[in-house]
Amino acid sequence: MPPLRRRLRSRGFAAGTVVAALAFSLLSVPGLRTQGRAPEPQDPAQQKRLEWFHQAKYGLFIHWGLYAIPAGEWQGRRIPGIGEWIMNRARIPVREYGQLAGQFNPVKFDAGEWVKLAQDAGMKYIVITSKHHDGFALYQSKVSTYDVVDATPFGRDILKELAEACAKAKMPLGFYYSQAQDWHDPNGAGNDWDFGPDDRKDFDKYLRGKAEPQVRELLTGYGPVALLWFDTPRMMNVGDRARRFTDIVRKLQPDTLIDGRLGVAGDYVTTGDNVIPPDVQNTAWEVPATINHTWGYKSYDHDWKSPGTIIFKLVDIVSKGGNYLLNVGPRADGIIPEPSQYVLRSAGAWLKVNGEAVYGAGPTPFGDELGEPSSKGAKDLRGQPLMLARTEWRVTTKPGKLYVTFFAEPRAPFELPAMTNTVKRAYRLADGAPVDFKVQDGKTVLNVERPIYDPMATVVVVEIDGPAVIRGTR
Ligand code: FHN
Repeated sequence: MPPLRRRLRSRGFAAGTVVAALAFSLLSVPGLRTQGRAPEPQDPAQQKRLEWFHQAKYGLFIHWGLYAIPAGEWQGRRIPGIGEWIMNRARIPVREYGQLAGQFNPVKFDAGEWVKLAQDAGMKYIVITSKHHDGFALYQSKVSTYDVVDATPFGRDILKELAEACAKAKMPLGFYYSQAQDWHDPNGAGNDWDFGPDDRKDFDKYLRGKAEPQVRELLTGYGPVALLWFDTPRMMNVGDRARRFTDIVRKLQPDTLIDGRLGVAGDYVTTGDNVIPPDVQNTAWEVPATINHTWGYKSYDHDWKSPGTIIFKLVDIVSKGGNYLLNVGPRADGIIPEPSQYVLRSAGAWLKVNGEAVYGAGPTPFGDELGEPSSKGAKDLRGQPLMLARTEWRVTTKPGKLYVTFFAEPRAPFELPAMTNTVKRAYRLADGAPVDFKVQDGKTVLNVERPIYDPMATVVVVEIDGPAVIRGTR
């Protein structure tokens, strides 16, 4: 390993993009800390809980609520920022925003269709907003009538229908729950335009009277909950506030995973939104990410990521040991925007053929392919070496196998980084066609066909002796 790279590694911070490096390093900024707090060393029960998560690798995030009705516009004005924050950004009074409930009637909602989309996309779990910061619940709650059954003409319990469809398809289902911010509750965090500053509120009254009972409802009324996805842990670091939620979860459903944004360590680390770390991380982690630039639906955000970009990000994340939780924002009529469906299904078609390189796969044993520090010694905004990402290829692993995924035609001949293992066989994953290879100066050289087989991403499987790569020259 080059000396600079080794130095960076020893700081737990190696090659990658400057943006990713900077953004991931924000996780250590006070205030954002809890977003990425590493769990304690894993106990056996936690390891067991995480087994399905490590297999799954790719999940569907769904942000849906009343904000899908204004879809980014209020009183004829486009409101900047992410769609589900419109109440906050436009300072909409609770009384006015609450009237949206009377218009919420997503007659085209079909839980089975959503689950089918996730399956076609090759996604292995679903996480949906049960209550976002606006305080509105997508299920029937007994502790508040501000929910889809009690306050809308639709009157159907969306989570119940989704839970049933997921159970039928054996699709793990998790619930996002905004534990701290609740702009509808006078004592919830975040709404200072109706209720004044947070430090004058009786926050524990809100936690005990709404958030904790609602989390209990989620864990008792909807079958097995794969994970609880808490978010924005404002004011959660006081006393036992966060711990009270952990206790509820562990008591009611000990197998439910807790994400990294509760306010105490969960079962895995949640990175910042859309932040992919620059290198392999030695803990369970997940990137929540948008397919365009918003989580909740915005009628005028059409900047969808391409299927190729999604596949690159997925393989990049898996090669660093993480999971990809990719979001869609359904419209107010219940339909997931067609362009997102197209992107997800196209990426899913690739996964159908190449999924073996992704599901249950481990991280790269190399790291050379991820990037390198600027040769000019440039520094980023935090004074760290500027990292330049490489995007030509990635490696994922299973015992005895390397999956080398090419996103661009590789240099010919293509050299794998040095390892002492013997290569037994190399072939294309998509069709099993053999790939010629030879060993030259202790390095395996692959002769990858030109033009490249699948220009989106071509996987070559390299079978080695022994379960894992041993770096070094023969
Ligand atoms: O404020 C939320 C935002 O609306 C969205 O839910 C994302 C998803 O990760 N989380 C928060 C911002 O980080």
